[in-house]
Amino acid sequence: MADFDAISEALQRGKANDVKEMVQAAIDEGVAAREILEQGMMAGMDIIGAKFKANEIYVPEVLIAARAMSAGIEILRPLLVSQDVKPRGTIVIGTVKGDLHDIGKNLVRMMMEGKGFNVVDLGTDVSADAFVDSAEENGADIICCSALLTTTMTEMKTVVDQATEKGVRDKYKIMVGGAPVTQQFCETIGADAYTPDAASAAEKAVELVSA
Ligand code: B1M
Repeated sequence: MADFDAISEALQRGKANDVKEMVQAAIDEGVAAREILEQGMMAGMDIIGAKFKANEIYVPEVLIAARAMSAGIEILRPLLVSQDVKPRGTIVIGTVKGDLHDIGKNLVRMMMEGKGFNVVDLGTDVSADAFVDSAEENGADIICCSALLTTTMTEMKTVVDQATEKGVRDKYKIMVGGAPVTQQFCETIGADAYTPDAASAAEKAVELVSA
């Protein structure tokens, strides 16, 4: 029986090897990857977020927890990504300029891959130029921008503006998300879609390419 609390606890303590071992053990027991992700790892990261906000822990503790989360995610990745699926379309994804948060963006990437998209991951601190140029180079259908800071979410408008200035705005749907982003913000900057989480982002992407 998978112990989601133990996975959450190990993640909070930044015990990457323990997380990896417990995640693998849960997989071997036949527990669904998504359950391990949501009930074990994401639950642990929620607690880290609350403690960070309350100044009960600081950046280094958050960082090692984030690394433990990434270590667990790497094990789950092949299971979250379905195989033998013809690409549904191509997505260029990244965290906007000035922003180094990538856990949520990586989750979105995995969910998109799980839906059968070919995903080009530009990483973090991605300039508006790089988003648009990569979309052009890769013949993308959708540009996905993630931001976790109120100070960087405005970069998403720069991405929309860059696409317009380069005369390619109509070629791509632009999706935005991340903790501070809202539907209203999406509409204000002229992006095409906002979704609050990784799973709904993947569903929305399917809808956008099917339309
Ligand atoms: Co940062 N950080 N951080 N941090 N950090 C937050 C975001 C913060 C809310 C913490 C707080 O104060 N409570 C706060 C932002 C405040 C604000 O702007 N309103 C903050 C701050 C202030 C900072 C620094 C400035 C701290 C400092 O240095 N003083 C600094 C900035 C560095 C930089 O980016 N330039 C910083 C640094 C860091 C670490 C490096 C230590 C680390 C990041 C490690 C990493 O990502 N590799 C970190 C972390 C881990 C967090 C918290 C604790 C957790 C973020 C996370 O990974 N959550 C966070 C507090 C919190 O969120 N409670 C915090 C889990 C992840 C699964 O959720 O990314 O929201 P999230 O993704 C979700 C959805 O948002 C959505 O899907 C995901 C789930 O399904 N989503 C999308 C995300 N992208 C999407 C795109 C889409 C659709 C949905 O479509 C395209």
